[in-house]
Amino acid sequence: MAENPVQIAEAAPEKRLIDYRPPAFLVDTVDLIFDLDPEATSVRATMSIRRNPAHGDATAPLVLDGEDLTLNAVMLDGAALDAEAYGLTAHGLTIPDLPDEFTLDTDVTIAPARNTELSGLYVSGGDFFTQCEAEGFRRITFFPDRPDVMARFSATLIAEQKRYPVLLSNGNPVDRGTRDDGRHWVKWQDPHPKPSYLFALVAGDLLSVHDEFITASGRKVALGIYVRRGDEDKVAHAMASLKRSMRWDEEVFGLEYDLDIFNIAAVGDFNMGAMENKGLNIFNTALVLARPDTATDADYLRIDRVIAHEYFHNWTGDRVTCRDWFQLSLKEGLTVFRDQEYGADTTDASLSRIEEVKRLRGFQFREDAGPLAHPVRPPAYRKIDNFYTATVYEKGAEVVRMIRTIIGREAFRRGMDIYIARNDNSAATIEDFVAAMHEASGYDFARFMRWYKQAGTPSVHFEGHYDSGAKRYMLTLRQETKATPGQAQKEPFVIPVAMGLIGPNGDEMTTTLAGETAAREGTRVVLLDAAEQQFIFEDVAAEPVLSLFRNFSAPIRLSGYSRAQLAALAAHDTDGFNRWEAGHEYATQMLLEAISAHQRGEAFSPDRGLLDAMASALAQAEAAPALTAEILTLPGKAVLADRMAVVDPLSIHVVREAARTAIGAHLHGRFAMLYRDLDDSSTFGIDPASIGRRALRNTALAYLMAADKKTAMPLALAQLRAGRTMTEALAALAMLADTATPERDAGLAEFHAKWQGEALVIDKWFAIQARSAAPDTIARVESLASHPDFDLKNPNRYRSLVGGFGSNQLWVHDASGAGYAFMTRMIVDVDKVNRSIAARMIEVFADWKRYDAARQAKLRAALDRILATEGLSDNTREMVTRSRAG
Ligand code: B3K
Ligand code: ZN
Repeated sequence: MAENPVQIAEAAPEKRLIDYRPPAFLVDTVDLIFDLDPEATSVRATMSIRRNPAHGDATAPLVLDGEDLTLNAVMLDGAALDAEAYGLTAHGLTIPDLPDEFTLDTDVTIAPARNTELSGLYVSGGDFFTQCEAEGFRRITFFPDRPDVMARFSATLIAEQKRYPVLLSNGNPVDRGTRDDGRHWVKWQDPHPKPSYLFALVAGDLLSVHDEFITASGRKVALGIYVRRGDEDKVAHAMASLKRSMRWDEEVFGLEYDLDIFNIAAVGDFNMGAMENKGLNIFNTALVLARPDTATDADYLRIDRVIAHEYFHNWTGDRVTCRDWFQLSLKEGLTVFRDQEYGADTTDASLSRIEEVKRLRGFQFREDAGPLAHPVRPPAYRKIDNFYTATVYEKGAEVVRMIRTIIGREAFRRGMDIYIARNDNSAATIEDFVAAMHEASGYDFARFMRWYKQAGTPSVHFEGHYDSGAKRYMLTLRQETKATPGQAQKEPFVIPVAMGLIGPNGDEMTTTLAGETAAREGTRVVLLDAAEQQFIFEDVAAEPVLSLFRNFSAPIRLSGYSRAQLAALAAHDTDGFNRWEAGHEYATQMLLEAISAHQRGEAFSPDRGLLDAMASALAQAEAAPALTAEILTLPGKAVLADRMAVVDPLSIHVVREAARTAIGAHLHGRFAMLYRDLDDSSTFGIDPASIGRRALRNTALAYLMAADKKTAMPLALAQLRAGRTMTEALAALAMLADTATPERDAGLAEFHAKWQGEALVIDKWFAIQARSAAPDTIARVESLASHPDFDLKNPNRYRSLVGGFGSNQLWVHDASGAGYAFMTRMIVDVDKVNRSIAARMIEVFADWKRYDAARQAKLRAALDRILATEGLSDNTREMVTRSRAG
């Protein structure tokens, strides 16, 4: 027995970008025949294969990936191979001594019903679904499962007709038939070459809703959304989003859909949000199904974005795919950027941007500041599943946005055209993308590439000096990026600063920047590309307030503003995002000071400026309800934690609550009036104004609750019981759930009874309790883990309870350590069933260095306990190992 099982346990080998080599063989076509059965599905594959001259070694063996497959037969050009002719391991099949061109047939058996990983072919609710990105196809059949092998696929699905009337795959159905044993079959053919990760099949008893879309060039596309019986009244929103996305991509990027059919299938057991399989997107039910009484406004907006995102992948991901998984951000960063642009064009642009930046700061900045930090293009990984991160997605999108900001909209659009034309039907790299942008603009991206290679969030500090005699303003910008794992020294980033100067009366000033030929007004972009730089503005009539990083023009942390400057920007900035940003930063600074005071034992006293800002925000409630609700919402606990040297969860909670109580009390009459006036029983609308009114009314109720629970509790209970929309019901339930009261118990019980059988609503019921601030939260969460509705195998349910609790800063970090113990147990348990879900949860422990010594010790002990678990998956092992290294 080994002394230290942690050290000797087998780990997945590290893969490195610099080791990339073109594949030894290419697959031109693959014809698959699935004989579907939950316990034993037979998969027969016929592949036409040829040597790839680009590989360089003309004697290399063929290596096919394969995992959890039972091999029945292999045939080379029609002749069976005996076992000596190939090597079979737990990871695949190796065949030496092959000709330059040949046909290979394989026959394997898999057990979809026992596939709890939900990667490959699996069963959910009795129906069959697939998930192949990143490396799931190898769990279906032997194949070179890497994205630079692009083949033309056909798939024949055979299944019992009564139980599985619907049989779907990529492309178009080209043939079908029935057999006399009660089974039927459909053959699908995808005309476009694609990597194996984009293969999909769906077989089951599903209902479908259909519509059609006429493309810009006049082709008719049949649209279908497939759901389980009973859900067909919840797909109208997704269908409308799909059509809007298709039109938008034509209008904005000139990209038209390229098949006659576009299908979406919804599945209740799914590891992530959705998947862009060519012509057959598969979606988590949570990101398709919406009815006003079952889905919140936030769900509606999220569904719209994700439908758009997956649809946009048709060009950025499917037609042009990634050469290897190191290039993941090539498709993900770009497609997130595209869905952000869609959101800005089709909803409120400032509000969309605010949400995106909150998300970036909440997840990506935190990732970039801790042991899991990695560049947008990671140079190495063990399990690629662990790199579907906020850095690859959200920071990747910010990098694309900076490229557009630097070269301008027109050049960017030309660059997109060049990128697609040049890489169509092939597997590209980030260099290919940047080369297209260079060609379109002439801009030299050599130093800009640091954004793809260096991890860490740059801090930018500014100082301004006004010379009233010379009418000159001198701006100094400095940047600095802290070391991240494996990168001690950082080179300066190329940072586009979109900026304006605001005059004393709140107007945008007209100025001349040294080097410019004429004075100009409004936003200009300057580039900070050294550690320190100065910018001199002439003809500056009076001392300005600088509005920097408009619309969040770079993913950086900015410092240098005084409170007075922030207050001026919050009131006058012409950039909607920056107006919110200034108020948010003001509130953040004020709360951080109050937290320090609280830690010194001082009582909380509200900041006059903050109360005034809240009061003046309320004055524009009618004109801009959504933005008002956003401004009235104090910075979240994660934002505050991110700014503290040592995170103190209890002080954060106490001070934030005290501030909410103070604001609620100060503006009580206004909130009460708003709550009454916004009572809107007119028809449900998902337009920004209706969403804004519901958001603002909920905000008002939250402040009424904060100010005086006794009088507001009945309002919350009534709002919950009325249950007009899920947005209203859930907001009320969340407020009740934060209290340990009989009203809470009644509300939770009624809600559960009402929504039994609506899985997505029951998920919300779990999540609300997991995120609660109520004092008995840990005990309740522990007992929810043995509630009959809890299901470790269902990712949505698991994430609602365990993920929800993991983000409950107050209780997961409770000084007792009970929160850590709960998370540890739940991670170890789920790792045996679904390793990619388990690995994600490690993020909760990754920030251990940010806490006090006592919590640090407990967090490290929890990581050690997980690592010592026998049979721990490679996925979770990689995350724990990186987290521990610090
Ligand atoms: N490409 C998928 C994510 C796959 C995750 C695999 N672990 C969805 C998306 O980003 O659009
Ligand atoms: Zn994506």
